[in-house]
Amino acid sequence: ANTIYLKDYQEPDYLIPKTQLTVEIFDDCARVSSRLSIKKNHSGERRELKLNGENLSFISVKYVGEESIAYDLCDKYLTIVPKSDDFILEIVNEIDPKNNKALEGLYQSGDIYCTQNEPEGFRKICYYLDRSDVMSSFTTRIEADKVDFPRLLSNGNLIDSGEMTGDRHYAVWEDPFPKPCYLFALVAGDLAKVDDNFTTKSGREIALEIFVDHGNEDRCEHALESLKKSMKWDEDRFDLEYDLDLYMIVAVDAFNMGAMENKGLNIFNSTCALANPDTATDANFFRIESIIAHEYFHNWTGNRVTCRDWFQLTLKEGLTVFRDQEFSADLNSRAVCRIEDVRALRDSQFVEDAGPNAHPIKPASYMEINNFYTPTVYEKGAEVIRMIHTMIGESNFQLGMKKYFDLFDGKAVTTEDFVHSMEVASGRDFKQFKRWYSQSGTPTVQVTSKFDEGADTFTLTFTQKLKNKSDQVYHLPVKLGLLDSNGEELELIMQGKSFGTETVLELHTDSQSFVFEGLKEKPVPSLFRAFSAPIILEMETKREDLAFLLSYDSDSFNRYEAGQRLAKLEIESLCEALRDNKVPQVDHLVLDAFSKLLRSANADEAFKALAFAVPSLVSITEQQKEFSPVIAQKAREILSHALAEANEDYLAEHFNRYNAKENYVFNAENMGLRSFKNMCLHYLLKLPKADYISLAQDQYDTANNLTDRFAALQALLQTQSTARDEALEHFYDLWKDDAIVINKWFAAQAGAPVGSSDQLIKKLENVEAFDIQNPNKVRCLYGAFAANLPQFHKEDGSGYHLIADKIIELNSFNPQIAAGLSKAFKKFGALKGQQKDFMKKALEKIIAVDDLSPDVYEIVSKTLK
Ligand code: B3K
Ligand code: ZN
Repeated sequence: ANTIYLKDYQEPDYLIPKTQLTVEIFDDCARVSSRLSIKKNHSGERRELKLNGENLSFISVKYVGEESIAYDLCDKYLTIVPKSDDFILEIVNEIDPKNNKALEGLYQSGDIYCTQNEPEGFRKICYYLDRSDVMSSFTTRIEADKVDFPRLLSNGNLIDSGEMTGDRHYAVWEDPFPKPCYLFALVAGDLAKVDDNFTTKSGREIALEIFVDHGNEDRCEHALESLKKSMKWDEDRFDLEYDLDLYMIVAVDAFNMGAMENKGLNIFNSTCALANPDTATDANFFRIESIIAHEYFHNWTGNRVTCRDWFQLTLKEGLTVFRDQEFSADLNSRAVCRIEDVRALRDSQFVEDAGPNAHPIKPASYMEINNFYTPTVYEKGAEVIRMIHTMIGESNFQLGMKKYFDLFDGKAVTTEDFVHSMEVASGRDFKQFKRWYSQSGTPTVQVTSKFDEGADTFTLTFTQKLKNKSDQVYHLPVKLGLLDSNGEELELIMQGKSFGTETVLELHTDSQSFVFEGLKEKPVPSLFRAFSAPIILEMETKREDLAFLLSYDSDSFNRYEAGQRLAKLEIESLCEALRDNKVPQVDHLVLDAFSKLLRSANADEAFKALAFAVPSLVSITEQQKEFSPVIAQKAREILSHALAEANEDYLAEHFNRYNAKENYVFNAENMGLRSFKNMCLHYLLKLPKADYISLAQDQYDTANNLTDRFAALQALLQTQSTARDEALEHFYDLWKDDAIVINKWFAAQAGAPVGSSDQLIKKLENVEAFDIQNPNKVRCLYGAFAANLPQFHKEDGSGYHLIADKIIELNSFNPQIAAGLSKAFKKFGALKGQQKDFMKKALEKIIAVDDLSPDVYEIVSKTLK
């Protein structure tokens, strides 16, 4: 596979100001006729014009009004030498959407035709300059059978439609906003429509339309509500208004990722759009709200201002994730949202950044750009934007956004252009800060402290430890406070000046000290509040101090964090005991601290449900000196069991108290109550009592929403009981024909701490509801199994071989999904001995495949290196 470098970027030789497409859908193929107005884009000699085109059946090319033209055709390009600087080309080709199982370009999901063109799918529809810095005004005519395809949709406004002979009809769409072709979309099919409307702050009425399979009309309300909230929020907080008169969303079952922000015509994975209380959990409702928002926010950050090239991907993704995170935080609990965002960042991005496929948020090179839609580009990218926000504040940040749109609306730009806007608006210099864009790996910040009794001063010293040899020190914000022994916030005084009780310090050298004055006693520091920088904090803190912060820190994130650090220290001790074959004993200080939190009056249920949960297996194994998920899992269970035992009565009582049978309402408060209640249930089932199994069984049987029903199923999945088997069987019978809900059944079993195995996976892939061509099912079965660390890393290597075989199978028809699954081998470098040999064999089996896609090759070859 070829490597492409950012340093080789060159402006396009030609532009395409206008694109007119006609797409005719027939039974056995689709015919695409394009009429492209092309213009030379430099002042020198005329160069050849190389149009991208892949998997296309070429039919003809000519200048408008002429007969023939000299051209060269290969499997990747159609090349001509233009006769003038300004001309119109007419090209015809055919495509085969029915057999397009890679789900890129124009393909079929069930009976629906739909497209996915980001990043480089448009070249699989027709010959084009498929690059994001070529922006064009599109007019699209679609023709198809009117019985099979009553809906014909594309971007922009419908300007014409009508009947044709032979039971066919047509529709013509015109998008007034020039856009790169990756934002082009087309949908044809028999879909139900649910609609609504939104009036913008300037008084324009926007029609909102959701298109779904017939029968799913009752699952659209939440997406529509979320869309209206997004539109309002973007007006209120960012002063951004929608620009077309129509906003359409189509939900399809076969989709490689979550959703796509095509101009005026978003296409969604049905799991990320459709919900009602019976078919979706709180987590689904929340995620749908945030994805609907994310795609909507792209209309400005991504579509109106787009990326110059794909190395700039974080320009739109990091910024848009930051925006959707802020949206969720403004609408729900900010504290809970921040904790969950950081948890996700550490469990996915930190791991990626420590593994073989680590890359900067702005990569310098790639083999296959599809491999770079990563937690690094998205989530770490959002953290980088957040640091700017933390350092300059909301009002300067908004001025920066204004500047960004003033300078770059309608353009394809770079991350430097964004940072420049922020610099101009805030008067700051972010030259050093930009290292966050080009260096990979999570930096560590070591902190030491010193209290000087006589001088009443407290000194904090921060030292940066970088990941790679060539790295240079970062510029980053440290939000902090100091607590006295009563848990009160202390005034921060430096060099005689007061900074209130909370401030943001900035680090820019490898070691920096800050002296806080006027302190009568040694304070307890609360550092990196709200996780103000994406770093690993290394600071020796006594267990007593962590317990203290868990009780008193005014910053919810750090309160949670103190508990997690305390639990991790304990799990580490338990792992040691297990390794030494000693009887593991759980420290009373730890149990007391958590029991106190559970009963604390100054924390809400949603927070407690998060803070009372033991750290994730990933976050534990990432800190192990020797990677050992089996021991980590055991230690984790010992701590959970001890917490359950120590609080059994309280958990049982509070489970009952919140087990009210009210109607399901999705809002932050109810969501918090449900998660607390289900956390109680989860802990109770750690205890071997038939009563608690009945409790879960009863909740499973009588729940009036999927959140509670599925939580009961998951609680039962921790046990080996007939209740578990009955619930699983019941769930399958109930939902086996539902493309969305049944996936939970696969994921819950594949990811279960008890009972999952390669044998089980081989059984599940044979049930009728499974389909390896559907990416959601692949993620829920094989993806969930590969994320089940003790199973995937089983000593005999069976997990590795199962996943390797599936990657090889997927590689032959859907390289993107195969490559995604290949990332499961990321711990290769941390393995030892026989375990490593087993994984190596599995990886070598993949690498040896003929016709290995560049997607899979890039991931696996970098893993083996
Ligand atoms: N921009 C799309 C992602 C496209 C992924 C292509 N492999 C969705 C999003 O980030 O909103
Ligand atoms: Zn996005």
